[in-house]
Amino acid sequence: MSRRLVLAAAQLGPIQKSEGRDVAVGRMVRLLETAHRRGAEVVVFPELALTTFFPRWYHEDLAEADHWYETALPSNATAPLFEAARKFNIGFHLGYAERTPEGRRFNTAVYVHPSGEVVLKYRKVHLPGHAEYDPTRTVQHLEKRYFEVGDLGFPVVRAPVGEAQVNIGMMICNDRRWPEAWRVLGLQQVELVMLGYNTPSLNMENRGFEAHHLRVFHSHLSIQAGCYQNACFAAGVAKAGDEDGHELFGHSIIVNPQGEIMAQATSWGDELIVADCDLGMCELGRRTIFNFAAHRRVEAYGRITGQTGSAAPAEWVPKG
Ligand code: CDT
Repeated sequence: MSRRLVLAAAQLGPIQKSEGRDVAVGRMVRLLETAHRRGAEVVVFPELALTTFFPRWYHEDLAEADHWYETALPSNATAPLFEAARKFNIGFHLGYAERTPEGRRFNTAVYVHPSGEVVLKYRKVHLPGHAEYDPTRTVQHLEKRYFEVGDLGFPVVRAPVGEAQVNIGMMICNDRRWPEAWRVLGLQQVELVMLGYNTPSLNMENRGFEAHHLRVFHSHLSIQAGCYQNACFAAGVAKAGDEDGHELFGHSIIVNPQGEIMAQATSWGDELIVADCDLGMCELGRRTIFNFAAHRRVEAYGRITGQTGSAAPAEWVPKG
């Protein structure tokens, strides 16, 4: 059984508020064609890949936001993507806003087999931003308004990807900054993490402490550390560029289990990057420095699941 995988990250340039799904899907189909020409077996698209990053826009009445969500996959609008995947025999990861038949709303990602079958679904756990309109902000980030916290945990499944059987898992955007999320995947022997993001180039809450260039650094730092500490590959894929005057950074990357960047996007537009991954590389970390069974000390980690916010430490008082 092959342990090699040709992995592609399909960064998307901006999608304007006025642009329909047909525009986004057309661009994604072209990226799938490019991926096919370059020999890719799996393509990772970004978070909320079918529309603009709509949580920056406030709707008082949630029902007014319904048009941003998918109620079925495939739909008429997304069918061309599924058809292209089948034609080119490529699996794909897609981030989208999900509205369930019961009216629940999630920031969701799926991995779709070339046959069109959904292999794995994940619903974003770490939702940044706020739930109410914030007049102090020049740009809103209303993920807590538009989505519920994901209710599927961090699932991993072993499934065919190209010629290989691969342990696949997912994260969505802000999740990548949380080591707990990586470790839950690592504990399931994840080999490939697919993750999409929409990250503003400017931190609205920056009070002079996060220099502009550190935005990308923090994204890469999180993904590279997550891969190294959990002995896995990841594709971190942006929706990038200027959406209606609001800039999202690009710098999509493919990272190996040593934490090294194997490929990086150089534009902030539609761009495909490809890496040849030897899944056998996941073995080294897993058998040595990050051999969890041999070295983890759960008895010392109680706070990780027992406590949410941080607590101030006891104060040292001199005896004398
Ligand atoms: N989409 C997303 O999760 N973006 C966040 C930006 C947070 S700023 C409120 C991120 O962590 O990249």
